Amino acid sequence: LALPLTLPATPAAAAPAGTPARQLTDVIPAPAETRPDPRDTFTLGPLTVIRTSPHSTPARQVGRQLAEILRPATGYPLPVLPVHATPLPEIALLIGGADARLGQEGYQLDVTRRGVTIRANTSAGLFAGTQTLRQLLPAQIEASERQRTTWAIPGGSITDHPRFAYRGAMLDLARHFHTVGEIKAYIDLLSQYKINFLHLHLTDDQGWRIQIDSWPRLTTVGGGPGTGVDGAGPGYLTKADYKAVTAYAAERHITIVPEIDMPGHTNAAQSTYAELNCDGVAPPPRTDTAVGYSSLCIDDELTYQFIEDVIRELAEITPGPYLHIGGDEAHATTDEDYTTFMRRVLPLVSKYGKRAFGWNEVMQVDPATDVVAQFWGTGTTNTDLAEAVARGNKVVMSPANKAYLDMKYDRNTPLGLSWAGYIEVRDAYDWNPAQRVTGVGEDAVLGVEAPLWSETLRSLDDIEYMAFPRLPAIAELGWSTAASHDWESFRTRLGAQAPRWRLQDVDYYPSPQVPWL
Ligand code: TNX
Repeated sequence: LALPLTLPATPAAAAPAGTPARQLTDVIPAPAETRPDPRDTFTLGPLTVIRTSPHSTPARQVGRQLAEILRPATGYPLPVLPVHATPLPEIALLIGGADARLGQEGYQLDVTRRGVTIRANTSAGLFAGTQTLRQLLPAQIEASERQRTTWAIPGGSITDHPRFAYRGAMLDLARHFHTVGEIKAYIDLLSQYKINFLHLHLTDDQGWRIQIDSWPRLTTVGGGPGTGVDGAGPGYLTKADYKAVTAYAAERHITIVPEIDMPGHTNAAQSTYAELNCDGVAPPPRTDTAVGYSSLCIDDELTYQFIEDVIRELAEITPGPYLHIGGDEAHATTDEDYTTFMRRVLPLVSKYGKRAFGWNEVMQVDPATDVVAQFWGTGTTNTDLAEAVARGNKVVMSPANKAYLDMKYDRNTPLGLSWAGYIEVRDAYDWNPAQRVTGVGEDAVLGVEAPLWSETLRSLDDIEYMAFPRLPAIAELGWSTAASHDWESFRTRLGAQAPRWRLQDVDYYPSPQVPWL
């Protein structure tokens, strides 16, 4: 144990007058059960150590990640050590021996005068617990330089686990490419709100953004200079980039879901390779935002060779269980052709060891029950979806008029679209994923996802402005119990996140519906 000889002075300064004391319940998403004990506060100090389960590499990894989050603002050494009997003030991170009810992602967090203990069955649960701990510390913990404050954590205990297994977000790399750095920055933000899936929309009419070795021009031409909306979003992920993104996400317990959209939304591929068109003629590249005009050639064997190459190469570099094949807005494909196409392509996803995801249109073809439907409609009925659910298919809920982060907040929002309406924070929060579509109840809902389409977005600031504060609303719908749903509580907790976002340089939209601190 190598503690520095001169420890940084413990600052005595209390929170500035007027700042309300944090409570154990001031967390987004709201934990399942909290039992505050106001007599018990733990204060992080220069002697605090982080202890992790002995011989557990995953627990040590979570410990190291927590130390990295806490060191800049505290200036404390926070060494990460195996569990030991030495009576030092400590944060203990323990895998195993936790309540079975916590499942794969839950955790138990106890704060007493002597320290903090987080217990979980898995490293994912432990990681989730550290994100809660982070929010229980003063907002200044997010600062990149040393702060003078008392690092008090409110006492009591939390028992927490998610309502839904799938809590997702989506980035659209096709309309405007987002760099590896931008994707990683978004992953960092997502992980703070216990989001565990990031869906990457990798191909569309305006661009192809993932390297495929057997069809090399997809990226150099289809993702090259002049691609993207207005020609202003060129770029693509090499396989090495993609692996770096999936690994970075995995360290934060986020699984990447890659999407190749088909049989429509394919102009970037078809304008690059003439042979992918029924008439053998390559259409011009498109940089406008129209949808529904492109279609792969359904009766041509080359189409299926192409799709199989893409699925095989993408599955090879995708550690997660899912591969999304789009299937939305195929208005240039007849219903009959659409069915022919999907019935050939869905088995290819299984052939390469993945479980298929598709936008809700895919349910028209009565796919196998392991195919997940992503609902993006604005209504409350969908016969194909309800029938699929009756057969056993699961659904991820992304209703466009609630969960689409690219919709404007109101008529003055400078970015975004409005085809599904304006979505203020309260609209994004006030709905129940298990009561949204007739026939799609709690058991059929795998979870929720907040897509962010990039027609109008370019920079990370643009992404942040549309995602914050609505992303935390969707995250809470995915994690917290239906019984805890409460707008007044949510808006207060949301307002208290703002000092954290300012310190993290998150360019959020200061909605008038929220009492911002
Ligand atoms: C509809 S949602 C689309 C996308 C657009 C989005 C814009 C869906 C499955 N398709 O192609 O980018 O609207 O909000």
